Amino acid sequence: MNTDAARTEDDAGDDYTFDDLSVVMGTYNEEAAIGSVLADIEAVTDGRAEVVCVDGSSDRTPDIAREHGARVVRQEPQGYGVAVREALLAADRPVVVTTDCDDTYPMEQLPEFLEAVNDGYDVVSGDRLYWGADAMPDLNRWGNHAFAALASVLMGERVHDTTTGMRAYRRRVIEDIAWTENTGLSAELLIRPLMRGYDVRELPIEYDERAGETKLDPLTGGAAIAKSVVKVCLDER
Ligand SMILES: Nc1nc2c(ncn2[C@@H]2O[C@H](COP(=O)(O)OP(=O)(O)O)[C@@H](O)[C@H]2O)c(=O)[nH]1
Ligand SMILES: [Mg+2]
Repeated sequence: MNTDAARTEDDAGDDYTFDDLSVVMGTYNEEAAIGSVLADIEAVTDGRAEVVCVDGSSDRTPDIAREHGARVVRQEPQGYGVAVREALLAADRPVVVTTDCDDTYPMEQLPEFLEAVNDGYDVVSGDRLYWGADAMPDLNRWGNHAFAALASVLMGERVHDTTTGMRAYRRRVIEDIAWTENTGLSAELLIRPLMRGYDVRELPIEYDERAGETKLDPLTGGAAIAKSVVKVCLDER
């Protein structure tokens, strides 16, 4: 992880505003959460951020998204990473933030993510475990600690939350790297930039209880993530 002193000078001093921000997400039957998530983004960014939803829902999720002014890209449900990759590539603006559409992530911290990019970071990764993540199911929390420990050993650099859904990226990071993982995409989105020398930092974030049902089975999903962590780390070495 880079310290302030390690940031490259040519990146520092950007002045991105919410007009330069896309917030993107995969949405799969999230009608219990999406209204609140999009209202939060609207309120925090004064309605200035672009919002992209890659949607595989059979419920009213896409209608609610459109009512809130989001761009909706329809896609058959094929898993988290397929949707989020599509959403990242569909974004138009120079800074792209991912989130889950489940009301767990703190949209009120969007200004802090943007500020860190303006400070020169290429990737700003929300660390849910820093404050304890009490709202996270125990199994998920243990697993997320284990994935971070595994990735840290394989990368030779300490990271604390490899599977977070909330990060900010400079566009060129998204465009310069070929992304291969599905359930493990979140880990890949942290590991590849770090191992290629991009300026990455983790930012402590709050984590709330989920609205609506999880779309990830903790056991098969966890196994897929562990596999991705190992594969991507070996790939990058
Ligand atoms: N479009 C689309 N979105 C998905 C798919 N699988 C998961 N998502 C979305 O990806 C995000 C993360 O899933 P979530 O259930 O919150 O996983 P968890 O945080 O690990 O419990 C949510 O916004 C889901 O709606 C899918 O197959 N297609
Ligand atoms: Mg989630």
